Amino acid sequence: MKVGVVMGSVSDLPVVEKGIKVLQDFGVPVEVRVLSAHRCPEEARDFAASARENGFGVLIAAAGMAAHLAGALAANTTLPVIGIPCKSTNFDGMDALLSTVMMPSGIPVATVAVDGAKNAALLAIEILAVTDAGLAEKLAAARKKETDAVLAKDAELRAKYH
Ligand code: RP5
Repeated sequence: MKVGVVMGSVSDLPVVEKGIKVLQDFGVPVEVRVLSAHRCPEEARDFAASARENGFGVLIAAAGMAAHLAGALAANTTLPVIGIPCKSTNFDGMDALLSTVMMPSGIPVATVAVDGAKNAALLAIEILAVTDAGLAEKLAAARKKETDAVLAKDAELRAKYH
């Protein structure tokens, strides 16, 4: 199944492309779109409403400021939607964080950290891996790599300071 990666503005791309890279590294098919909840609400609605029949399994929505994109997509699909609040100049991302995370009851958005595109991608992969054993194996291998990297640093510092 595909992951839809939607951003509210092309200005969000420097953040979002870190997540796109993770999805590509795992071999997950990705479709990338720029669709604003404010500037093209009808196209954003249509995208979400047809996402399931178009082969998507998860949607990722990145937006900054009064970040309504993830909620607007979630309002029009029952696919899981992951929100990435993007940092902007005025409030350091707190505006987007609260807009994305504080969804009213009944329409969930799984919100990652401000600018947390890598975790959004990993969470999307974890959702797909529930029914995809090959992806689950790749996730386990990636976790082991992270563990090994930390333990290698630990060994290096212990050798240096003890
Ligand atoms: C949001 O407004 C976008 O997601 C972006 O983070 C922010 C600013 O958009 P631009 O004015 O840079 O297009 O809708």
